[in-house]
Parts: sequence; structure tokens; C-alpha cells
Amino acid sequence: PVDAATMVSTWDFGAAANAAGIARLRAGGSLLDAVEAAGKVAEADPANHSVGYSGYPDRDGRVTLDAVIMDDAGNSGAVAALEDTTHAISVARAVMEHTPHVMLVGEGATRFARDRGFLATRLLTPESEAAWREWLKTAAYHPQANIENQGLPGRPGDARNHDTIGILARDERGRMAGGCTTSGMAFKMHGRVGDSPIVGAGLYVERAVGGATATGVGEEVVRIAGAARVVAGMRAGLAPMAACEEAVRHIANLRGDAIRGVQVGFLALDHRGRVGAFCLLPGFTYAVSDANGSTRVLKASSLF
Ligand code: SD4
Repeated sequence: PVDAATMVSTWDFGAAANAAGIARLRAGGSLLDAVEAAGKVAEADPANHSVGYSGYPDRDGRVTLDAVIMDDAGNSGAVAALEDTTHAISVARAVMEHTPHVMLVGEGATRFARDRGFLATRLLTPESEAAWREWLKTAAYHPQANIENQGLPGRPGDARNHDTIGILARDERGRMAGGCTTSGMAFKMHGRVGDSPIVGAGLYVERAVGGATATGVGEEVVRIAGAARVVAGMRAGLAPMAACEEAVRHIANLRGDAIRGVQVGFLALDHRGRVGAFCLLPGFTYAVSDANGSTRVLKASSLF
């Protein structure tokens, strides 16, 4: 219920990300610059074990990053299973700006990052390695992301506190851009790619309509082309929140018992600056900022 938002990001840590993005805009940066700056805050944060540096690794102990960036003019770039590179969102932007492709994965993405001068960085920190070693004792994979009262930090070995950052930005003319960056679900199979780097799943932006981004268990988002569905709802006339709710209800109807205990959240910003969010389970929060950088962290309504 905030009019004319300039930037929205998923989760509480979206507030710090938005601050960097708004500062970039106020310094004359483009929407893409702002989205990239916002994503980089989360990627560099050692306390955030779900994005970039210090992300929880896959079951083999390797931190693999997924990211996408796009604008409303059909430009997009993405990386999946990127290794040894902190700023996946910047590499995604480089794919967009310096290759004829939209997505690079795995070794090719990592090699491209080196070629573009991104420093090789060990992403696994002692803390995230300890969490992985703890997880190895049972090696049970329960992808229950972000459930209220269970999604708090300090639960090593538990994949619940796992929060991707999705970012949407607009200017006063209603032009838009967005990004999404994550280390994916903790302790995933090596090679697993989630929704976050996939245009139309973890992120979608359309001119004169709006943008949407997703967080939670990516498999449930990919199978319904989640962000594209939310944007389609807005194109058909739904308000952002109603469009997010429609996509969440669709997942619930489609998947029934298979999504019990599973979190998915959508966040949307339309080209007029209206914001909406909705999730399966309580606990999904998001940060909304206006052009002056005044920010509120709000809690999304949930289906269950
Ligand atoms: C994924 N959607 O890789 C991401 C994880 C996430 O909050 O968003 N967690 O499936």
C-alpha cells in the first residue's frame, strides 16, 4: 500500500539493498545500475548465507550462484552455477552487455567471469562450511525455505533460512528493470539450477505493465513460470498483490500436498509504482522504497 514505489526487494535485507540502489539512482545511475548495486550489497554480505559470498554450498561443498538482470526493453543476462565469483549479478549484466547470449552456466560462466576481470574469490566461509559439515552428518534435504519462526539465522545445517534477493526498480516515467541473485537452495545437488536466474521464473519485467520476482523453493516457481504469470496477471488488469496471490493459489491448486511446508513468495511492482506481494506460508517480508530512499519493510499475506 505504498504509492509510487521506486524500488522493492525481497526480505528484510532488501532494505539495505534498496538504500544502495536508490543512492545509485540519485547519483544519476540507470535503473540497471541501481538494480546491480542493490544486488551487490546482498552478495557481499557475509551474514547472508543465501546470496553470493558465504552462501551455503551444494551437497558437494561447492558454492554455486544463480543470477539474472533485465530491463523492460528486452535486454537480459543471466548466469547459473557460477563459482568462485562474488558478484553474480554483475557477471549476469556482463553476459547481457558483452555477449550475444542471455545465459551462461557452470564452467563457461565462471571462465567468462575470469575473462571479464572478476576476481576469483573463495565463497565458502568457515561458517558456511561448518553448516555444510553439520548437514553432512544426516545429509537430509528438506527444502523448507523461510517459514515464520523457523527462518531465523543460526540454524546451521538447515536449509530454511534461505533468502534470495529479488529486486525491482522503476523511474518516474514508469520504465523498469529488475534483478535476482542467490546461492540457491542450501545443500542442493551439484548442478541444480533454481528459478532465480531464469527469465520468466525468478524474474520478469515488461514495459508498460510491471515486474515480478520470486523467492522460496525454486522448483515450484519454475514449473509455473512464476514471475511471468504474475506479470501476465497485471497485464490482464490485476493489481500487483492480486496477481501475486493468483500465482500462489495456482501453485497450491496444482501441487496440493506436494507443497505442504514449502515456501514460495512473489513480489511485484507495476509501472505506476504500485507494490504487492503474496506467499504460501507466513514469513515472507519485503522492502519498499520511494525515490527519496524512505523505506518500509512489510510482511506479505500468506495463503496458509
Ligand atoms: C532457489 N528461489 O534457488 C531460490 C531460493 C530462494 O529464498 O529464494 N530462497 O530456489
